Amino acid sequence: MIRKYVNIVLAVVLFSFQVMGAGTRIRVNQLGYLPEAAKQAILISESDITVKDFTIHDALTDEVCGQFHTVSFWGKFDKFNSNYTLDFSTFKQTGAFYIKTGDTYSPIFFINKHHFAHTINQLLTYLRSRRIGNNVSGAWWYDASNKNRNASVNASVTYQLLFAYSNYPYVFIDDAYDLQGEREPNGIPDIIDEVNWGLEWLSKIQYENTSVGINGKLAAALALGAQVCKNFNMGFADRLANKAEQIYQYVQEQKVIENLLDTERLQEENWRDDMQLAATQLYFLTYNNQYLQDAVTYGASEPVPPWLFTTCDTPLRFYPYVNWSPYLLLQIENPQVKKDYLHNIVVSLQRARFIAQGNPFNIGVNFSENSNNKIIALHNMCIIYRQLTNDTQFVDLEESLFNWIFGCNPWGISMVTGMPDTGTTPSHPHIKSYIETDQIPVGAVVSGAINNACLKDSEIDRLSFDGLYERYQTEWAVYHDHVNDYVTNQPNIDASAGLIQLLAARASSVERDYLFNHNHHDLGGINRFNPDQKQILITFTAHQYDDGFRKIASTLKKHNVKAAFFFSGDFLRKSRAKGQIKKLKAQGHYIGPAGNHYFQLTDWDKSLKSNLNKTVFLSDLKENYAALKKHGISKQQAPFFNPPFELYDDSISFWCKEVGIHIIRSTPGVDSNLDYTFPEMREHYYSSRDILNKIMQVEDKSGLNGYILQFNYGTNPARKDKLYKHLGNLLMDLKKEGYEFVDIFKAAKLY
Ligand SMILES: [Ca+2]
Ligand SMILES: [Ca+2]
Repeated sequence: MIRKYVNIVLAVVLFSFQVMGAGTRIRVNQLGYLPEAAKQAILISESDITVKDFTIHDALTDEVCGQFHTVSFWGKFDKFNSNYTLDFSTFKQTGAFYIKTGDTYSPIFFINKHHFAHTINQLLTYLRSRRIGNNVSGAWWYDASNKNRNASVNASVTYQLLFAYSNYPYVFIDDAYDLQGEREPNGIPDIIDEVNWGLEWLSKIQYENTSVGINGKLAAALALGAQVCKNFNMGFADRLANKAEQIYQYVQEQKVIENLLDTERLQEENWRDDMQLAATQLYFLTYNNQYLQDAVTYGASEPVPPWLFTTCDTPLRFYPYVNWSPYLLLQIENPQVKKDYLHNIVVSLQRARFIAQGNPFNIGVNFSENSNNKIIALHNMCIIYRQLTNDTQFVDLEESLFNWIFGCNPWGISMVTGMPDTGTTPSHPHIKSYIETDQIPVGAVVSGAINNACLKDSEIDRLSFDGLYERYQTEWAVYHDHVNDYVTNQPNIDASAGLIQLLAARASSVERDYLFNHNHHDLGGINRFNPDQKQILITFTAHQYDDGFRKIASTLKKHNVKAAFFFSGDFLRKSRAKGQIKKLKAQGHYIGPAGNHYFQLTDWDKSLKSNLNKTVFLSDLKENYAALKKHGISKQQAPFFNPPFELYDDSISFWCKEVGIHIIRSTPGVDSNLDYTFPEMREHYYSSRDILNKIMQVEDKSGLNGYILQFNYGTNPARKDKLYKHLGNLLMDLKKEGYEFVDIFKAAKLY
């Protein structure tokens, strides 16, 4: 369904302009960019082309919003003869845009502060959906295509969640679920509920029969779990701490440690990394110096992540992909230890940068199985290193790795199912639910591209011809959005856990109001703002009548209230609109679209799907924006749209979202907009008294927090009892009750 819409958007763009530039594509981060952040896109072309500049356009109106010469030529790479980096970091407008250079267009991308809102919750929801088992038989998370219990992966996932939470606790405050995963807030952050699920089973595993690598992971997860869970459940934390020490001591007492290696199914080669992390976490839990000495000893034998120095390694050969021990040990007060670890970390990241310099996407890993896990791990290493040292020398690498995951790669595909919902994402993942029922869960990270040399002559190579993406396969990296490709297109929970940390790290730079979007929606349109805030937005809509203009403008001015006005194109084109808009603008009110000719978009019965054509709808809206532009109002200044008669459906709100527009409607239940009725409507007529009483009744009963109160800018002359004449009294009454009237941007918390 989503893919269908994306194709239609592409078709719209392609039909509107002539596209040539054979085999030229611009790849962008489809999740979005923050206004103040570094922003890059990558252009790849099979042809020899010269790119000197590019422009950025609004996704709906096609208006040029910026022109740039910040282009750097990378050179020839594999089958791509020309590769360029397009930098638009200085572009700080918010909205939905595309890049154009010559005849080549990028997909639409977003710049705003809110694109991380809900992403962490979506990933936690995905993880929650992988829960299996119960307290008696043991309970764990399973991976995409089988329901095996894997202690090694479960311990690593648990540890990653704990580590992410410890580093960025304030981005994880959402609480909508309980320990059992039921939709019931329990006063505990949902990530901790998820961690608890992991820890319960891990703490009951028979460690005496388990390999040393797994035991190291168990001890590390339980020790960090003990530290974090202290704040939520002291008894549980004590139990975890005891178990962690027990397991660690057991491993230490085994004389022939190497024989315990699990060499069969997991084929994990390294275990000292796991024991180093266990010793490190136990040191931070107990401050017993023996643990610190052990950590240093174990660390000496694996100073850097081995996978940065190998090619074609099997998925779990060096697992987990990040050992956080060296980063944790940077924080202890021992100059020699600190210096050694700092040196090792820098060497690792320099090695990654060296690899990155060999490709135009600036990706610092060798592509073997689970490359996305490694890309995410490397991103997280760069960011933790920067946060610990303030050294910004690897920031470029960080950005490229993040961009790769969300679409800045040869195939232009986000590597996460359904994220963003407007993007190009895996549509045929090798995942049980998709194979059996056609359902693709949101938030699954696929394992990612692989070097062709590692794939050659394998079953995958023969099975997974992928027409759509074949053109972008290189010797360097192959990826198939094909259901049979269990190597590159099979999600795994380790990558999802890593992505939770990546998103948390990114989201941590965003003001908290933008991380948790508390607006209420109806068919994808906003119908109420954050109900925790004693705030009200007043809106007015106009198409035919404007008799309220003077009274409304003077009342709002007198009470110092900023409101939102939605005007149809037809109204905006009237000659008398000019003076009115000028005045409303000068008073600082929001002015946005209400539909070009104010045509009804759907049936009054909203359960019926409209048969509205997307292209027709968007061109109509575009006309409305063209009329706004004549009054000096750009689409970036007017991203909220109030549809005619408040009628729309989820397709219409999705089309709007794709081009950076938010549908907004009045909060149901107050009927403030019945002020258009007139006495000849008989039983359907509502006097101003009726309407005002209803508003105050709702206020009295349940409050009006976050409400959107919509009124008409003018009404049929048959109505003599104009509500806007009472607006001043209404504002005063509500102010007396403690409400603040806010402008639409402040209320929506989206930009
Ligand atoms: Ca909870
Ligand atoms: Ca290991």
